[in-house]
Order: sequence, then C-alpha cells, then structure tokens
Amino acid sequence: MARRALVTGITGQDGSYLAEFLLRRGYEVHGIIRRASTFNTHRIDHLYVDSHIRGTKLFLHYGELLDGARLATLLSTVRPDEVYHLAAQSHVRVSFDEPEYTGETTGLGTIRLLEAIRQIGLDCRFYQASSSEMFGSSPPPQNEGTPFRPRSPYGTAKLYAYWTVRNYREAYGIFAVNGILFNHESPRRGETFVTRKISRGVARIRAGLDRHLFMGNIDAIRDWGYAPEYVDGMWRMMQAETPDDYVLATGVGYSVREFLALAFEHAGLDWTKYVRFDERYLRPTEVDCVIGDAEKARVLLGWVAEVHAPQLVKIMVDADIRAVESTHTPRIDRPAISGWDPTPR
Ligand code: NAP
Ligand code: G4F
Repeated sequence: MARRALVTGITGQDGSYLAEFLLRRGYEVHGIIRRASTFNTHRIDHLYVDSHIRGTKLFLHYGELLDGARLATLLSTVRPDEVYHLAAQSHVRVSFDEPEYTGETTGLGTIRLLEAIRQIGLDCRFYQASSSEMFGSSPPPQNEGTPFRPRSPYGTAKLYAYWTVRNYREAYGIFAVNGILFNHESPRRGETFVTRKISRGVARIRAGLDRHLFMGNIDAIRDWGYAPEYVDGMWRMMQAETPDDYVLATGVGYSVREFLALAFEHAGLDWTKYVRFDERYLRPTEVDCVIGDAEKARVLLGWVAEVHAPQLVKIMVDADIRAVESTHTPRIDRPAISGWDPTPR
C-alpha cells in the first residue's frame, strides 16, 4: 500500500517541491488548497492529473487554516500517514500589517490540526514548518539549543506553533517534529521575498522593462539555501525513529547587499546603478543576522545543504531571465503590480 501524505500549503514554494518529492517516492499525496477567485495552483499544475483518470496519485481538497471543522473532516476522511503542515501567512513584513490574522493562521492553525489529530485518534506523523525567524535577535550561529527571541508577529506566531508541537508530543505521544528551517529559495519563491524580488528585478532591468529596483534594509544577513534540498530534510525528519526538532541551514551567511551584487553581476550589470532605497520595505523590528548550525541534521539525518548562495543566485537569475524572455512583455509603462511589495516606478 502506498503511504499517504496530507500537505497543507501545497500551492506554496515548499509545498510544490514536497509534492514532487513525495510523488517520486510513490506516496499518495493529498493537498489542501484555498478557494480563490483566480487560479492559485500554478506551482503544482505540472503535477496535477485529472482525478477521473485511473492511477492518479495527487488529490486536491479545499480547506482553510481558520476552519478547524474542515481540517478535522479532511484528516478523518483522508486518514494520512504523514501530515506536512506548511501553510501559513509566511511574509514577515506583512505580519506587522496583519498581526492578528498571522496569529490566527500561522500560530493557531497548527493547534487546530494537532487537536483534530488527537480528537480523531489518528495515528499519523506531523511536520511543523518552524522558522529561523523564531531566533530573532539571538546572535549566530543558531541551533536547536539557541534561545528564541522573535522580532515579528510572524516570529511569535511560529514560536507558539513550535511549542504547541512540543507540548502535543510530550502530552499525547504524537509523533510531531519541528523543522527549524533557515531561508530557502528557488525560482518558485514568492515574488515579494527579497531573493526573488532581486532575481526578477535583475531580469526586468536587463530586458529594459524597469529602470530601478527599490529595496529596504540591505545590511540584513541571511543563510540562504535551495528549497528542493530542504523538502528532502523535512521528509528525513519524518522517517526518524523518534520525533525531534532539527535546524536546516547552509551554515553560511550573506548580506542582502552581497546577494544584490552577485545577482546583478551574473547579468553583467553594476547593482549600484540600479538599486534605490525605499523605507516602505523596512520593518518596525528587524532580524539582523541569522546563520544556522545544522550539525544535528547532518549527524542524525545525513542531511547537508549542497547549494549555497552564489550558485542559488545563478539558478534564480537565469530562471527569471528565461521567464522574462518568454513572455514578450512590451517595453512600455506597465501597470503597477498590486498587493504588498510592488516595485515602484
Ligand atoms: P509560501 O510560498 O508563502 O506558501 C504558503 C502556503 O500556505 C501557500 O500554499 C498558501 O496558499 C498557504 N496558505 C496561506 N494562508 C493559508 C490559510 N489561511 N489557509 C490555508 N492555506 C494557507 O511559503 P513557503 O516559502 O513555501 O514556506 C512554507 C512554510 O515554511 C511556511 O509555513 C513558512 O512560514 C515556513 N518557512 C519558510 C521558510 C522559507 O525560507 N521559505 C523558512 C522557514 C519556514 P495560497 O497559495 O493560496 O496563498
Ligand atoms: O526575503 P525576506 O522577506 O525573508 P525573511 O523576512 O527572512 O523571512 C523568510 O524567511 C524566514 C526564515 O527565517 C521564513 F520563516 C519566512 O516565512 C520567510 O520565508 O527578507 C529577508 C531580508 C530581511 O532582513 C528584509 O528586511 O531582506 C530584507 N529586505 C531588504 N529589502 C527586504 C527588502 N525584504 C523584502 N521582502 N523586500 C525588500 O525590498
């Protein structure tokens, strides 16, 4: 019998790579998607086969982290062996604008799932997408023993979920793990996170579609890895003999400024000519520097990050250049992008 996984956040960056990974390993994959007025499945469209076709291994269900009854219904009907809980309001800057919603989804969403698992008496394993953002102002290198000092509503919500996982593990014996993942990126990264904003900006400037790229705090330091490698780490945590918490990171930090320089240089451009400051992208409190120590994952899971920032930059810039070249966007003033983090003209 194929093992069955339920993935929340399957339409996101990590969810799409995890779905690919699990399908390759013969899993039956069930994903929860949100009802939206436009299609929101572009990251997994290549995996989706019409459910009327026999042998389909990917199934999509409508659901929402705010709707505990629906989550319980899905858990009791799908009856997964493994639950990967990736859904969240995942943007740190946005969490300052929508702190209550972030708490409801990113924090309470986890307890809704775990409490449903407990009430149903479901025998399954549970993965929680915890974050290096929980370390906040604790100095690097950060590992599983580093004190948490979150600096954003997103960080505090993730910390609530982190402790909920530990509590359900200890109180009820549920196999629940926290993957404390440092930043991981890819061509599928949301366009308003800094690495993708840069790679996309470089491609557009190179094509003559934009003149400038407007940025916030470029002194911040992050430990950027490659998302497909991190979903492998998630799966390894779920196959371990006992449930535990693990950091996944490359162990090397780069500033946003360095990422900018590498990205523009890869396209043959000098970043100082194009990058401008816009205070809209600053945060009320910033996480200045996160650099992870993933030694525990290396020793116990055999997991090591192979791709580091310089290679990641090339992967992302090349992908965005290809995307821009294939869309034939006319070189005229384009409409402003809606939503948070538009690139101002
Ligand atoms: P992402 O691309 O922003 O994807 C988030 C996913 O959550 C999307 O599928 C989104 O659906 C879904 N979602 C958001 N709110 C929801 C709600 N109220 N109900 C149901 N689904 C909802 O995030 P990601 O980069 O893949 O990250 C995956 C998880 O890892 C997140 O929990 C994130 O906080 C955490 N994390 C990420 C990183 C990183 O560097 N990427 C590092 C540490 C932890 P729509 O597509 O409909 O918006
Ligand atoms: O790309 P970011 O928005 O990622 P951030 O805040 O580190 O959060 C991401 O990684 C976390 C892992 O620790 C995840 F948990 C979380 O879900 C998310 O995936 O910003 C990175 C840095 C920040 O210091 C930010 O202030 O880049 C700085 N930055 C500078 N200018 C900018 C910009 N960030 C964005 N998004 N846009 C800018 O223009």
